This record gives sequence, C-alpha cells and structure tokens, in this order.
Amino acid sequence: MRVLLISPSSLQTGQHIPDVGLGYLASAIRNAGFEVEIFQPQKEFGIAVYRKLQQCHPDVIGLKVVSLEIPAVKKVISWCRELCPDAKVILGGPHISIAPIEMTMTYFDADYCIRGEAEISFPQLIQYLSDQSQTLNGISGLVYRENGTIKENPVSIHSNLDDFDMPAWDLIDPRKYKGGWYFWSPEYPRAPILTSRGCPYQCTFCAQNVVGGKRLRQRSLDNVFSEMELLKEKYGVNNFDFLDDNFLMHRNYVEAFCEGILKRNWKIKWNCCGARMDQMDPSLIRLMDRAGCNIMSIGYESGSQRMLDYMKKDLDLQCALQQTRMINENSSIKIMGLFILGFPNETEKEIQSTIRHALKLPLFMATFFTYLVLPGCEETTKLLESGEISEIPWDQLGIDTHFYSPQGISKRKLKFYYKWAYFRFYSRPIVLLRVMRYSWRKAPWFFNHILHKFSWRTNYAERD
Ligand code: B12
Ligand code: SF4
Repeated sequence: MRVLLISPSSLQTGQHIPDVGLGYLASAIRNAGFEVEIFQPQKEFGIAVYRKLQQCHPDVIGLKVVSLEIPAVKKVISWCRELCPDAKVILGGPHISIAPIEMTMTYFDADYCIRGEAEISFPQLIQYLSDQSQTLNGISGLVYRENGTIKENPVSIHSNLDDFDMPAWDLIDPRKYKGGWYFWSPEYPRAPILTSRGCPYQCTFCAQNVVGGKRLRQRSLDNVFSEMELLKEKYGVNNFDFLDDNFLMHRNYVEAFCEGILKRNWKIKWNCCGARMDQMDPSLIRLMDRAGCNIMSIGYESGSQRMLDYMKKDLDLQCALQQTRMINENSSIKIMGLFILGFPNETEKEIQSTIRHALKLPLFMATFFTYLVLPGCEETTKLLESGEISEIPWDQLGIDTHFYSPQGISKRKLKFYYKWAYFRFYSRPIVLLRVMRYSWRKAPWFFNHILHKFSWRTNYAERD
C-alpha cells in the first residue's frame, strides 16, 4: 500500500513550516509496514499537487483539512477522483475533528474520515484496506459508510504521548522549509516541536479542547530532548518553535526543560506560544531567557475586561500589562501579542480599547485578527442558536475575508479598524526599527506582509 499525505495548511498565511501532525502520522504508517510520502508544496500549491497526483499513483490519499482551506481541499479531492480513481481518499485534521458529521463525508466526497488524533487509527484503516484484517467498528474516530448510512465511531484520546514515535523528520526535512516566517524568526533551519497536546481552558473562540482533549498531556522531557538532539545532529537545527497551546502550563516542567538545555550547554534559540500570563514570574522568565527563549507569543485578545470575561479567557487586563512589563524588565525575550477585533457582542469603543491596549503594551510585534467563525467553538454555537448567523459559509472562511462583524458594526468599519490597528502599531518608527534590526534579511517579506494588511482590497465577504 502506498500512502500519500497532503497538507494545504500553510496556504492562507504563507507560513510554510513542516507539518508535524502529518510527520507523526507518517511515522506511525511506516512503522505499520506501509510506504508513505508527505507532500506539502510551498509554491503554486494547486499545480504542484496536480502534477504529483499525475506522477505518483498512491493507493491511499490522506488529506489534512483545516477550516480555512476548504476550497483547496475540495479542489484536491476532485483531482484525486480524476487522476487516481482507484485511490481511497481519507480526510482528517482539525476541521474534520470538529465539523458536523454530515459535512465530513458528503460535502467533501470522502471515502473515509478520521476524527481526532490518528496515529493509531490511520494505520489500522490502511491495514483494513490492504487485507480486511481489521473491523471498521473498532477504529477510533472513524467515519464511514455502511449499508447506505454514515456511521461514526467514538474518539479515544491516547494518554501517553511518549508511545508515539517522533515525527518522520526525513519526510519533512526542516532544511527544505525556508519560505515562511513563523514567529517572524529569520534563522534557518528551524523546526516546530510539540511537548504537549490538549488544553483545559475554555476560551469560547477556540475548539482546541475538542481537537486535542481537555486534559493537558505532556511528553517526558527525555523524549523531547531526544527529538531535539536528532534535529540538531542530523538536520543542523538550532532554532525551535514550540507549538504547544499551553507551553507555560506547568512551571516545574518549564523549569526542568530550561535547566536541561543549560545542562547540555546547547546554544539554541527557541520560541513558544500558548504563554499564559498568570504562570510567569521574574525568576522563571530569567531562566527561560538564559536557556535561549527568544520570542513568546501571547494571546491578549482584547483591551476590554468585559470582553475577556465574555470570551472566558480567564485573564485580568491589569495583570496582562504588569506581566508584560515584568518580562521586558527581566529578560530580552520578545513578545508577540495576538488580538481579536470584532468579537460577537463587542462594541466599537471596545475595539478601539483593544487597539489602544496593543499600543500601550511593550510588544515587539502584534498580530490582529478579525473574529473568525470556526466550527466546534462555543461562540459559534451561540451565534447559530441565536440566529445572528444562519450558517457558516465554509467557502468564505479566510484570515482577511472579514466575513463576520458584531451587530451594530458594519463589515466595512470592522475592516477599517483591522487596517487601522496594523497601521497604528507598525507605523511607529521605533517598532519598525526594532523589527528591521532583528531581521533585515526578511525586510522585503515583512513590508509585503504589512502592506497587504494596510491595503484596502475589496473582497466578496465584506458586503453588508
Ligand atoms: C502550527 C499551527 C499553525 C501553522 C500551520 C503549520 C502547519 N504546517 O501545520 C500556521 C501558523 C500556518 C497556522 C495558521 C493558522 N491556524 Co493554526 N495551528 C497550529 C497549531 C498550533 C499546531 C498544529 C499541530 O502541529 N498540531 C499537533 C498535531 C499532532 O496535530 P494535528 O496537526 O491536528 O494532527 C493530528 C490530527 O489532527 C490528525 N490529522 C491531521 N492531519 C490528518 C490527515 C489525515 C488524513 C488523518 C486521517 C488525520 C489527520 O492526526 C494528527 C496526529 O495526531 C494548532 C493547534 C494545535 N495544538 O493543534 C493550530 C490550529 C491548527 N490552527 C488553527 C487556526 C484557526 C489557524 C489560523 C486560522 C489562525 C489565524 N487566525 O491566522 C491560521 C489558518 C491557517 C490555515 N491555512 O488554515 C486552528 C484550526 C481550527 C480549524 N477549525 O481548522 C487550530 C486547531 C488552533 C485552535 N486551537 O483552534 N497554524
Ligand atoms: S485559546 Fe489557547 S488557552 Fe484558550 S482554549 Fe484555545 S488553546 Fe486553550
């Protein structure tokens, strides 16, 4: 059985980084004795995938689906049907894990879908396809057709992450990924790493606890260090991006991690996301700084306490300000702030406060999003139940499409605030100078990115 895994997850952002999710799956598939390849083209995704399907004739095509790439996924499936009519098309990934069941199979014309993490279930399904030695009803998270009806097996979450082999790095060689700017860091080669999965928080705009479960599962540090060692020695990686949703969740773990790096005398730089403000104090921050922490991305989300509470963000506005200052005073760690504009129930004044808040915080960089209606999130369910939106326009979800605006604020106005936020933040000479000094090699990319954010390009979703 030859398996081809395809990822369109970098199309919207242009941030081309190795898809570790597919890397984990490839390892598991290979360990089960099947041939596997990962295809994650950087440029001209459509043409590249079309050619790939023409050349290689896989028996199984596994496609990762994220909610913002639905049109791309549909197109790829239609090419699979045209160019590889005998291949089975299997879908998985965050969107499949949280989308309504009827959408998974029929909307996409898939043969099978797998919900949740698929390191165990995907190889079992391939085994079934190769010799029917499995039964379908025992495969966790599988969605399949039987006697004309769609059936769904319950998802089980594997608790010990050390049981999974590390991603098949030879198939997602970090040296080949130079196009993106994840965390805006210019150093290559760099590799994304996960030390944990799952999230116990309940932010109403996020479905992570549906995708990865409510319980935080952490890998042992020995397991993490052996992966880092492999990446350092075999691929020359000295820059790491920790993608965990809650990297700072357990203080002891972070401390032991930093001490492990210092003990090994590794001269590495690393970035982390999912940093919650309440977990930090000066001694931890200084330790992280010494151990090579370079950029920390923090979800501030809003400048209004009412909105933070409404989002169930569990964050105090004053604490956010004090802690950000504390990080700056105690370390050289750069902070990237993330903000949401136009959240349901938000007023124009609150949008303005969020922009002011972003300007007041001593941030290295800021990323603004307009609220995205994504499946599986509490807020989306509320919007649908209240009738504020009648359905999710799957084909229109995009980072810059501004499909939704809260009642009383037009989409044009929200788009204005989005552009204004970027303009206000990045038109400050000190901010521009800092970014340029940090990464002059990436200056053209940076200006292109920021100019794109400033430009008033009309698109179909913003009409009121
Ligand atoms: C890294 C990352 C990115 C990278 C993508 C890089 C890449 N090549 O994957 C970048 C920075 C580009 C990115 C951007 C965005 N992201 Co993002 N991102 C993540 C993050 C933090 C980690 C992904 C990861 O490696 N997970 C770990 C692995 C183990 O899990 P996995 O990839 O999901 O894979 C497992 C299963 O899903 C399944 N699986 C995956 N693929 C397949 C395929 C098949 C065939 C099968 C059977 C199974 C299967 O098995 C895998 C192994 O267990 C996740 C959060 C998270 N913790 O997952 C968010 C996440 C994927 N992102 C999300 C979002 C919303 C975004 C943005 C919209 C953010 C924004 N506003 O800009 C953009 C949109 C990008 C896009 N094109 O859609 C959401 C997706 C929700 C959704 N409905 O699709 C997530 C889940 C975060 C969240 N909490 O909501 N992101
Ligand atoms: S936004 Fe972060 S902290 Fe909140 S639920 Fe999602 S992953 Fe957890």
